[in-house]
Amino acid sequence: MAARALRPGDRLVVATHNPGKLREIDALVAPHGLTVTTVGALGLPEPPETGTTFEENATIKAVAAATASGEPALADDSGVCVDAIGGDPGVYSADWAGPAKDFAAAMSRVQEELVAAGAIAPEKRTARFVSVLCLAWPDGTTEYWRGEVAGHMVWPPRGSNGFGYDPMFVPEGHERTYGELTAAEKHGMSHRARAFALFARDKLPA
Ligand code: ITT
Repeated sequence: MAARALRPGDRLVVATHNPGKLREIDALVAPHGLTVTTVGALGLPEPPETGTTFEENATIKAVAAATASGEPALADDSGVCVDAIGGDPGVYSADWAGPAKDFAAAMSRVQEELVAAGAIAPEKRTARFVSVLCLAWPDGTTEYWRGEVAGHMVWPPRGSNGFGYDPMFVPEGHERTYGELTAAEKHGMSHRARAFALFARDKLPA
């Protein structure tokens, strides 16, 4: 397709209502000189995430924001897929925290299900974090980038940096959880940073 690029000064609507994600996306976008606004600042509602894949849910969020605002919009749909429990919580990672967004409870549920599956040793607790970014244009055109990081789930949770399931996930090649890494360390290697690097390569030419 005729690829449109984003240029310094262009406005990009970041289509997330999750403050943890927004902090990370802001930090990733900042060096590229785009003007960023958010669906929250524009007063746009959270569309129901009725898809069954990261791509479908990212599309729902990005297209809703781009068509309502008339500006390009970037959405992230993400989650942690834990092998021993059939890839759960996966696209339902946010749902497992319930309306109260209780990620301590969500992590406990992951742990309970891992124990029920007999997954105690680290090698049985493999998982991967996935981020799919969707850039939608006001005419409904969409483009996608995916980043993944493999690792394993620990118990008890460790660290208070980051958000969501970060305190339970140790990325491959590391000893600390995402929750124990600094923001800069996580930005250097996370699933979201990997997806963003591909987005930046294609859409934010130097
Ligand atoms: P938006 O849809 O408004 O962006 P959300 O929290 O509902 O916010 P998702 O539907 O993509 O976002 O759900 C992803 C969930 O997966 C998110 O709520 C986190 O709990 C978890 N998650 C995603 N990326 C994560 C990360 O980098 N660290 C920890 N948890 C993460």
